[in-house]
Amino acid sequence: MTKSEALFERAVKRIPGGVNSPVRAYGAIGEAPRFIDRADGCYIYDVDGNRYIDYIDSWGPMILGHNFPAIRESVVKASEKGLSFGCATEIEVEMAEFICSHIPHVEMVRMVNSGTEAVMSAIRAARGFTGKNKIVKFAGCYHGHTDAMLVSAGSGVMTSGVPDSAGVPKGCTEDTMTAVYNDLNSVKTLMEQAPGQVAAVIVEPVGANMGVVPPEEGFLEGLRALCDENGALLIFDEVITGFRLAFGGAAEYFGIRPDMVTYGKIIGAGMPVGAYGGRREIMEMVAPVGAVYQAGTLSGNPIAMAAGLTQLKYLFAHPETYTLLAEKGEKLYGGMEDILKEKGLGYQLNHISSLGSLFFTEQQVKDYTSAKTSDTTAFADYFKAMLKNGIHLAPSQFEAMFLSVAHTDAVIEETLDAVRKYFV
Ligand code: HOZ
Repeated sequence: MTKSEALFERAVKRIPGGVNSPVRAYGAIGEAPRFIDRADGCYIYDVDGNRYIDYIDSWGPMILGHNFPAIRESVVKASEKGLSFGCATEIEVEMAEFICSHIPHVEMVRMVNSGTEAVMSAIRAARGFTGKNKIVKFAGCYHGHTDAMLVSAGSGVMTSGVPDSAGVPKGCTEDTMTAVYNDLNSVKTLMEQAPGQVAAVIVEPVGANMGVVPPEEGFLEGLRALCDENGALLIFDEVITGFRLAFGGAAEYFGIRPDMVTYGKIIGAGMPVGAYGGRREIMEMVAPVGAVYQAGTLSGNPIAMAAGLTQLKYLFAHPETYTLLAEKGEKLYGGMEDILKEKGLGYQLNHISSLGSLFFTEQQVKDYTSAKTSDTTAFADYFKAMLKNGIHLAPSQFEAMFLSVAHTDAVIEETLDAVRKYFV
């Protein structure tokens, strides 16, 4: 028995499913998850001493690779002053000023502890600001596990085979309307069904929780126009794309200005952080200025702020990071595409810059329904083979691969060799 298997045996007795988040389970794969001991650069090491090339990157934040020295040092330095005060600190002001001065659509920002919290709070602010209740989301988009968003959600909800979570009272989702990703008519129809009642449309500007599904041309522009026509706010959930696709996230990448934006783990560089922000008049609805209540002892935690701000400042000072990520994406996903073409079978490889997903289907994947046509048994087989060859992918068909700047050309070549060995 491996150390990971032994740990899993202990874990399942005390932690539901043996994991603290469902996407970590190897349920679909039928194995014990690898228990991780440490990580460095593009590598992750399990407790049995196996080294893997990591494409999870802590689900996105490790843009600079694991254990980036300046970030680690900032955490050590900040921790010497104390771990948490539950009081205002200078570094929170610096973080807010830094984000607002470099992201044009964020005039004010509030720190929270996770993407889930960011979305929950942004929706409350949007409802408070507009005085309306309905929220339009897209099937297959995942906005964390807040009650109102657990409707046709992506990520772990898709692999669990449970369309909507138990324990969510009907009342919590009766104002959630679900549209089809990349289908503007579906949004238009919902707007017509609830005229003047939609507070906000929330979207992952690049779908990344039903696997990677980029927006088709005109989709995000169309959402902007529909929101404007119907007096609804447009919320970009940039938990995955923020500071990764471009410094200004998908909003900058696609040139669309949302009214509000939510961020997650990336702005903590791996520490537990989230944030929501946007237009000043919306954010001024939030307590203690306005009537929308939202709070948190650990919000803006000084250690998390130190890590996050160090990463954001580094990314801003090194804009070449984004060219590098795009080049690495082209090398990896382009290389995979070449291999798949050689095999001549109907796989789909969706990718954009550092994000990518391989779907085991002949259908073009552009929304939740087409994503679900992927053969998850085939994915499980592929996942196992890749793991055996030292490649650490998310153990689910419906998650993204994340590249970092620490993935060297040699490492990408090694990955392509493993893909080639599997398919050809
Ligand atoms: N679902 C997110 C990744 N796509 C976060 C990971 C998690 O849920 O643990």
